[in-house]
Amino acid sequence: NSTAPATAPQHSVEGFVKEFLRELHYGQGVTLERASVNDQYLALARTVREYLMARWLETVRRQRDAQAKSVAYLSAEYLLGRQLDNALLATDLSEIVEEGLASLGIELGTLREQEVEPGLGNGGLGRLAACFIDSLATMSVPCIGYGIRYEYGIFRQTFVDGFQVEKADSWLTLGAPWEFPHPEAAVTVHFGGSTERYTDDDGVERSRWVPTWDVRGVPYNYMVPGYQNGRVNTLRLWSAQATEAFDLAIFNSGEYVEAVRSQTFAENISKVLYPEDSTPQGKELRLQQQYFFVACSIRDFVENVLPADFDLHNLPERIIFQLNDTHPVIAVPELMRILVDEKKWDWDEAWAVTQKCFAYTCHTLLPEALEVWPVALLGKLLPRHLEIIYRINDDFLAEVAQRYPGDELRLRRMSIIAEHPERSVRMAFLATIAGSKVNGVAELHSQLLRDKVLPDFSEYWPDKFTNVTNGVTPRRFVRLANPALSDLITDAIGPGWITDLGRLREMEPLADDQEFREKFRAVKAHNKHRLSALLQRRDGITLPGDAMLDVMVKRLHEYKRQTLKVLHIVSLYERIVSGELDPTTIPPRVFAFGAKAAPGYKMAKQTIALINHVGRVVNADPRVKGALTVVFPPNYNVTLAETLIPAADLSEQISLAGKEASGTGNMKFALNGALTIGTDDGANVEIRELVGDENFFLFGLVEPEVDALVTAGYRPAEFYEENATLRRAIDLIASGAFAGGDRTVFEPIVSNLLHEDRFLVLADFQAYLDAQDRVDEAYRDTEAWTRSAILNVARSGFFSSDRAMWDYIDRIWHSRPVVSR
Ligand code: DL6
Repeated sequence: NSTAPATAPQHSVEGFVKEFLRELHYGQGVTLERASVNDQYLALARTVREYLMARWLETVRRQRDAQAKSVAYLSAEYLLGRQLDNALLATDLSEIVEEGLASLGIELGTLREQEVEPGLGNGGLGRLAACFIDSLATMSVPCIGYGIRYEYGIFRQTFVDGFQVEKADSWLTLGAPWEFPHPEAAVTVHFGGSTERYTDDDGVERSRWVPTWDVRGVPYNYMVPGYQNGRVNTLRLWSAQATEAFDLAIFNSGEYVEAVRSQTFAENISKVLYPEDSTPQGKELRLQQQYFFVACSIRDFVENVLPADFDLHNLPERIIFQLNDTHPVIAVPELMRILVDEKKWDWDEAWAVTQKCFAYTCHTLLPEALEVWPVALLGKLLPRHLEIIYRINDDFLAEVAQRYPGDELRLRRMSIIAEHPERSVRMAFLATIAGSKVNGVAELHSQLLRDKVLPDFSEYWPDKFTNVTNGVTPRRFVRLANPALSDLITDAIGPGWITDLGRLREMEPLADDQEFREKFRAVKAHNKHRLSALLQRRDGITLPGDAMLDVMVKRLHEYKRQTLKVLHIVSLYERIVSGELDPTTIPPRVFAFGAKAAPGYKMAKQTIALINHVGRVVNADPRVKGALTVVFPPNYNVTLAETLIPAADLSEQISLAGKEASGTGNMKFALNGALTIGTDDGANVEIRELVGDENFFLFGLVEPEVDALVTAGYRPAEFYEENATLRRAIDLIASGAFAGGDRTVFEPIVSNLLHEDRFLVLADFQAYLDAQDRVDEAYRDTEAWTRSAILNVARSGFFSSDRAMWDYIDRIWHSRPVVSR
């Protein structure tokens, strides 16, 4: 019939080649002979897209017909990684495509390399969103991911003399074959102005917003293919455009810059991702971004996804807006505004529905990362929303006052409005009050969220709080990233693990099988070669042949403690050059780092320079005899992670206990057979519980000890005075030994460690060194190490994002897969 989606191209080498050439000729407008690599890549991407298209249309149709409850995942960030391989995997086309391209003299690998990953996120939070939408598609659960189509994603990191220099990430320049723009479905979003009171036709006194400027949100759709299940969900990212491209009258008068001023202004909203992941800058543009994308998304869902005659009183049956951290929380007053101002509902009626439509995930424990917006700014940009927030707050505080009469302090603590240091709106409080559920992202984090971050709220609503431990998608981070391991696992237990990761447990007995251990080691060795080749190609970095690969990759932040890692390296180096340590007695190690620092975060940028400078000295010193090698490839991103993680032997997860909400890198490493050296923090706790104490190198203070030490008055200098090894390492840095004799370059780091050390690096130093000694010891016993590595893989199935999604469904969303026709 006419509404049936077109059928996909033939699933065969001939079918593919025909379609690919058609795309090359009619899509790109070139012949094979004259096609550039980019032409070929774009034609390939479009061809693969065609295989997904029928599934996509069918998925949308099915979900509409089923009228099932959808998840609208609201996230300011999606760190997607490259799309091509994922699409090939979802369609099971890899072999066909490889063969088909080869028949035309084209190497699939070359085209793969052509893809620039969309870096529309900063780190863990954005990557988590990408894993979640992958899982929901694979589980056939209706979901729309909503976010922002940043024209420039996370900056491209380069090093100049070891210091980070940021370059714009122009990921769209060579074409964006995975996106589907829909300018005809643009939505208008308003800003600014004021509010006014008026009496409506029924004689009811109401408020309304009289905004002063607006922008258009143009949706760009992206396919989110499920793994070989015929489903494709949608990611809808919004791009900002001016409602009027330019002023012709001004243009005609020759004022060209002035004529396009409003266009530039509007387009700035989706121009660039904020390169921050824990300390929000009080930037007006960021608030504009947040409101822009949630306003577009809610309007889109209500007007385009739901049927025209839908009764919004039933909204909670059709949607749950999951707030990925506080960035989208302004969606709460926006929905209230739509229901109360536009639909003319009673306040209480609107609030009852709104409360059922939202749930909030908190991703931090750092007080400075809890977003607040100055009332003055919010009032200027979104005056009606501010009024609505005030009303929500008044109603809520009245309830609290009833429950706790006379408890003025409690009211002040729980108010959405903070009075100091400036009058501002606490977005986490608004999200907690409005959300049907509030969750943390690992057991420990959820506990600390209840006890330390939002204690009054968890006392008030004990049942509102829950935990969902994060997870990662096994498709990208095992199956695609580690084909050798995947084949080994599939040979051993069959392919079921790819969508049911708990089944990795079936591998456990194989840890005791010597032949299997040998094969497992061969996989690791293969992955190290693969990494070595990549780093050589990409950065001209040479890795030594046979060494333990010790990896610390994550955003650069003081709480994550890259400095502790550096102190370990410097200390080993110092002990070697001073003759205390014979370098031939320790297993050779490569220390690999990957980390971007927020451009405005001075200490983080200094730390990057320190790592690079230490590396330069250590790598060049013949006395080290190859025992220590430091590598720091620039621009760590999803693509690099996919080669780096499978090669790792040791995973560094060394944040100060009580600071890392969860971590997800830690899960990826364990699943790829690295052992973890880690603190009792975030999801490390659960990793250790599952893989077993004996297969995890635990060290450091636990959270209550951290608390006690800080309360008692932490004096880092005392640790420096009392520990000679530590003192010598710090003194070596202070001496300028890594800065060509210049003592000033790293003075801020040294001074911070000695006099402030907010994240207790010095307090954990000795414990860390001791644990590293245990690592060396364990690594010497190759068989036992391999056994532990296999057990890490076998016991980490829990960390699949599929499991995390089932937990969200059970505990928060109560939605269902759409499996029927
Ligand atoms: O939940 C995903 C990820 C966690 O794994 C990390 O532990 C956590 O630091 C990160 N949180 C953020 C917070 N950003 N803000 N706001 O990126 O979330």
